[in-house]
Amino acid sequence: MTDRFEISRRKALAALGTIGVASGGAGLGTSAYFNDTESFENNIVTAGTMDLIVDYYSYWNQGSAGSGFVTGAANGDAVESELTDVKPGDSGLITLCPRIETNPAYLWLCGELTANDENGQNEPEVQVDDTTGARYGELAQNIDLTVEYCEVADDFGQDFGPEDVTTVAEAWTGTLADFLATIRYGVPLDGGAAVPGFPAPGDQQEFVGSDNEDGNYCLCLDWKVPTEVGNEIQSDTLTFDLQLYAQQSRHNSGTNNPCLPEGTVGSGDFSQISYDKAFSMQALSRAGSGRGEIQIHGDSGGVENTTLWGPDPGDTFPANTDVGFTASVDPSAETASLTINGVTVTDDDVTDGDANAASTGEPEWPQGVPSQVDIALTASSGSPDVTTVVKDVTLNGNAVSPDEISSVDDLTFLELTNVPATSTVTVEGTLRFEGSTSDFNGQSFVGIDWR
Ligand SMILES: [Ca+2]
Ligand SMILES: [Ca+2]
Ligand SMILES: [Ca+2]
Repeated sequence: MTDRFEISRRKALAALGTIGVASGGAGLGTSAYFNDTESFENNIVTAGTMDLIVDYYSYWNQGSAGSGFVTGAANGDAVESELTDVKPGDSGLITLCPRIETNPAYLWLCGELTANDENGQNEPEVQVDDTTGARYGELAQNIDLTVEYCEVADDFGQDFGPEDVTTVAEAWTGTLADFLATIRYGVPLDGGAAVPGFPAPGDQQEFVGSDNEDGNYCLCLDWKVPTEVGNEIQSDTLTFDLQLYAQQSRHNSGTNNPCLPEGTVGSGDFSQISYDKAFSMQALSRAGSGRGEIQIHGDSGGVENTTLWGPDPGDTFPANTDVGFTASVDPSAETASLTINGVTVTDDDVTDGDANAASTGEPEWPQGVPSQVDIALTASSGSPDVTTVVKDVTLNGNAVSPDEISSVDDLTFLELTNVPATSTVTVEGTLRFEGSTSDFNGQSFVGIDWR
């Protein structure tokens, strides 16, 4: 305990955020028009304009180490900021004030915890923190955050500080890690500052454009590292991104989420996530038993079910049929499960390096589930006569873009990275093996690899 506040020689480092601003100038309705090449010649349509500018004000207070502030306007280029030597008791305020040139718009907030790392451990940290390395830092979970709609005084003078801000309504409170998980796939902001929480898509009020002299509320992120936090955060590093999106509100129901999860598609070889995986899940069209199988880990005899479609060899996956699947990881229970056709297989412990007491050769997560995980979906076909399809992919209920991959006599994968894992992560979709069941084999499968 005597080490707790001797931080002058044991510096904590935090890089606080990249604030990106994307102005969805075209909006949804307009972009559809721009893409339309039907010919009704010589009709002249001039598109209106919409440009999002975000004024930002960031203040921090590090006690005897001093305080500071930075202000500016984000308009196009990402704004980066870094705050170092963060210690228990430090606090600050990040204020984002949207201005929308001309037309009113719906505003969406999205963000991503891109790193939450250990950054090495000194002697006092080792005594209280037994997890090390990338994604096993403790800082994001130990910064308390209150998100408010707020107003900034017009004439805050030479210095910006909390005294220049008036709270209109509190919207959200929790840890920075939970906040970034909440907004990872987008939340609408409410132009009317209705609270609590973030509105359901479609329930939000628009933010007014510059033609309206009323102006808009700002968003205040009031952060503090509690003094009770101890040595587990020493030298831990985090980075995160925030983005505000504006969409024209005209001809828009407000339900169009611009922050949905995006995957990266590749083919011809397994994803790097698959090579680096902690463990894998598979649905095999026909495995060594001659039956369709689902399993967690690749070794037979571990966590698997070979009677998914019936007790007999030849009970393969049905051909040319969409079959739903649900794959999930529960970080608090430290379990993983895969459900297909009403059958669930579960690895009871994703930290022990084996499959419910059977050897697997897969490392799992010996330090527990990290703060973010990566997922690779693979559609594999081992025959020119079989097409393996994965489609309608969702991540925690959010449609993934793109939401379909397929493969013939090859591999295609869909990578999803930096998925928050502070609560259960669920991937759902349908899989389909097209062709004749006589061509099905263990090389025609769907894989779900976790890292
Ligand atoms: Ca740790
Ligand atoms: Ca730590
Ligand atoms: Ca296990």
